Amino acid sequence: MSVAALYDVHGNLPALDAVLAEIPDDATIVVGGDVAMGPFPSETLARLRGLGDRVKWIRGNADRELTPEEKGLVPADRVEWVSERLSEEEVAFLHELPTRLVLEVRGIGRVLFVHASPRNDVDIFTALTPEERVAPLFEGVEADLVVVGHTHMQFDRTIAGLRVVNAGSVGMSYEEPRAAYWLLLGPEVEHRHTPFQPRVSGFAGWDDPLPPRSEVLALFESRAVGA
Ligand SMILES: [Mn+2]
Repeated sequence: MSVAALYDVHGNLPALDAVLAEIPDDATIVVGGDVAMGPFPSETLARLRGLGDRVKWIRGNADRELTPEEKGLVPADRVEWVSERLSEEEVAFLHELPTRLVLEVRGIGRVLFVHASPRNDVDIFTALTPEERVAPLFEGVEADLVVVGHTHMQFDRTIAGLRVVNAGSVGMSYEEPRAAYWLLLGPEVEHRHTPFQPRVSGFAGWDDPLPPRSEVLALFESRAVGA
């Protein structure tokens, strides 16, 4: 099979729709977590669930944090805004998603999909984080490719002999140009980005301009594993 990896959609329906229009009809779609936390949470879930078995899901921290007992990274006003717009069934659906997925991809082999790292859904590391600090997260992992997201910036690097790629973010990318970032896998590893027209919705802080990529990268490096 070939796979489109759509990470960190963050409820951005116009970005998702722009990407869906570019995905080959026969490709499996992997939703890499943090799918709903954003301006169009219910509509985004409905769009993807409407595609049926073609879509495989893993859970991100922002999906998990919609369940009241789970606390974490996402600001409380955002959790509240999104929670009010999701049904109990939708929150439960997100909470029950698996944290990892393995697929055999044509021309690539065994691909492990996780949200942040094989260890948890919150680890931060970037293209710049020294390999010796990141390698422990991948101890014991056997795969031909590992796909992560969570930091909303793409990369392609080798860690402890494993090829590890960050899919970037469909809905809330820090990359320039501003666009929806995703991966198409099989037979190559293609880092893709797709332009889209943003839409406002009232989601807290969403309409503020995003900080420049260099600023976000420096912030994430200061919070990266082992820093
Ligand atoms: Mn995340």
